[in-house]
Amino acid sequence: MTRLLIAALALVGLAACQPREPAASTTSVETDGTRSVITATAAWCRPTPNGAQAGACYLTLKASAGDRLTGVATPVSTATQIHEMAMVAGVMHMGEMAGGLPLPAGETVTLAPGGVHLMLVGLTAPLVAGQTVPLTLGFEKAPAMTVQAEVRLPEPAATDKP
Ligand SMILES: [Cu+2]
Repeated sequence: MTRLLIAALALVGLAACQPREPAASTTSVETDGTRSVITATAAWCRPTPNGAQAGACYLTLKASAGDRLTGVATPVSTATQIHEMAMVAGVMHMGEMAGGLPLPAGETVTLAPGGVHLMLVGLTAPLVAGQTVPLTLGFEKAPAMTVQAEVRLPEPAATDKP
């Protein structure tokens, strides 16, 4: 996790030099002649009300040859966890996915409210709509990649759009 965090901080420095963040990020690895490409899109985080210590982020992942999301690092919180929601005795609970999030080959895996999400624990500052949060994703096989998550409210209804 420490190594990931250092990578995240290094990448934040690099990202500052780029004029515009790409909408989709990719990382890839070649194993036994098979090339696996992981694509990350639509990363976003929910704004946190004043004083909230934890925030949630979401994104869509697709690994062409299969992989596993093993961890996340970001400079805006002291720790992160991959959470899933589950019904326990009729009550919705969230808990850490100890083994990480499996990314089956070629399948689109969507992290969304009410399901799997990235939990930022120990926020160093509130997440404010309009901000961008760098998230460095660690994988079992592919090298880590950093995506820029937009802080915004969940998908607004069409009527709410300006
Ligand atoms: Cu959570």
